[in-house]
Amino acid sequence: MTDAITGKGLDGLTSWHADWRGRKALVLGLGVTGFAAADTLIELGVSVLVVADRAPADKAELLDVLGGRLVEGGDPAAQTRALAEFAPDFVVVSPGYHPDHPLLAAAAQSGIPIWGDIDLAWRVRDKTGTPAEWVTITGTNGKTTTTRLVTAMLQADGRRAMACGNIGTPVLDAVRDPTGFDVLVVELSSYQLHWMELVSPWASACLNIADDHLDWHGSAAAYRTAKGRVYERTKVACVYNLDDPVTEELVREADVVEGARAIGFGLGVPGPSDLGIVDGILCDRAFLEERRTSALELTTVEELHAAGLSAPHVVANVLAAAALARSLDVPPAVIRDALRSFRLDPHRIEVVAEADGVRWVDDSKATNPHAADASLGAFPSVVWIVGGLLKGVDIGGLIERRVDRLRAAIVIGADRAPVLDAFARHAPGVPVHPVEERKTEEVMTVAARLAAAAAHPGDVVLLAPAAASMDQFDDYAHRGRSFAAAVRDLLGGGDDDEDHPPAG
Ligand code: UMA
Repeated sequence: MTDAITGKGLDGLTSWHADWRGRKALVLGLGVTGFAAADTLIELGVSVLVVADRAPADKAELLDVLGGRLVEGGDPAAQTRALAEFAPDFVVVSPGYHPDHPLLAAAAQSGIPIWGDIDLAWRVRDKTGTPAEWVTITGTNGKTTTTRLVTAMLQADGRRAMACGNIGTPVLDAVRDPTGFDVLVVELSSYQLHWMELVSPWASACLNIADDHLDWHGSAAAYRTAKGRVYERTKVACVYNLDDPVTEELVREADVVEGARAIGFGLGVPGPSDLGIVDGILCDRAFLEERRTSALELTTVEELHAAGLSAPHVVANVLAAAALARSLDVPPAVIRDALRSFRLDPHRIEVVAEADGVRWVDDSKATNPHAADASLGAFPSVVWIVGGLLKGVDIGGLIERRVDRLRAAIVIGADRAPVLDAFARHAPGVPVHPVEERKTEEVMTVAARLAAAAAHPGDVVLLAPAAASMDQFDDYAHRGRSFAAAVRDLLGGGDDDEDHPPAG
């Protein structure tokens, strides 16, 4: 570990009860993470300066009340000057910051340690007594669903478990919650993993790896390296995807605690130490004494279907979650019960309407080609609404792979050129309709109209854009809501609060 990460003289700061007073910290960003970091550090007696390009007014006001200082504005020279004048003992960086940010470069050059919020939370995890065990989850897709599944399974077993991290609640808030927890189920993005050096989880999982966030990481190799950090220092179980050999490689390369096991999950028949499926029954062959000769039944694909969880990529998430829960001794019957009452979040292959033999499905959460691939794979004939911010990822391979399922494509996004280009190269026979409208309120209205004209009975109109949404919408949820509203308008009304089950 480098001094730039650990920091000279900061080694003792590995407990809430260490003496943090008199230290100086610069917090970069004042979003959800930056605020939680500043609030934590101020409570510990650290003198805090927050630097942010933009700071939400409510958070800036609260920071002031708490006694933190703020330098707001996007001028890199002014930010670097603030760093030099404040001369902090360490920097805590919000995950959205690019590692090449001038302030981070200046901090590294001056030998000032840079910590992510996840490591800071690990340092102070003993605030409320015996620290919770951590289960850490990453992957290009399925992180949030798997995190929610593990949390539900643990809670069904009576454990005090909380989902936190990239899912929305900063881990720093979870470790400071006076309730105290037995287990924290931590969703980690590649941005958070990039900075992670300390966490030693009970169990960890990388669900899958495909190109995403290449603009942030710079290369597919750097993205893969960041993801692999999820397994480092794991104590009991490293859960990997049998259908994604890269995840197994990452386990092999990781430096884990002696005795930690590699546990595979996949949709095929499981070997010993795996979870998988035999004749429609989800089985655990990892967490039982007689694993060479027998298996534990967890649930069936039929039961998952009844809960809207039977799309293949969701079944894979269920198996991964079950592996993590089994590593903490949650009994199979409890896992089965938890799954019966579990429902997917909105905008994840959610059926929003069905009319004239056409199903309209919102999978706005498919923000990269890998997720859209899983989504397209769940339906045989699709009018595909695609496009948005591609984040440096090429969509051509996906189009080529799924061309046989495409009735037509409706291309949205501020910059449609790369998507149209990819269709011209890889699927010249598929009718492609660009949505020229740029106004947010109109994009989905036009897209839905074009999709309705292209769809035949038996088709699915699928919003699975393979891209981020921020060029035209606030976020993927806004994009999904706009789609559902446009579909309802087009099909002639319906209840805005209508509750449709997920597809699959
Ligand atoms: N800021 C700047 N300049 C920058 C970047 C950020 O000034 O170049 C400042 C602004 O003050 C802004 C703040 O930083 O208000 C935002 O910080 P941030 O982008 O790190 O976001 P947070 O609000 O701290 O939320 C982060 C995660 N966001 C990102 O990683 C981009 C949230 O994940 C996470 O839920 C939260 O921490 C709690 O852990 C969101 C996300 O989109 C959902 N994640 C990506 C994904 O899932 O694909 C990685």
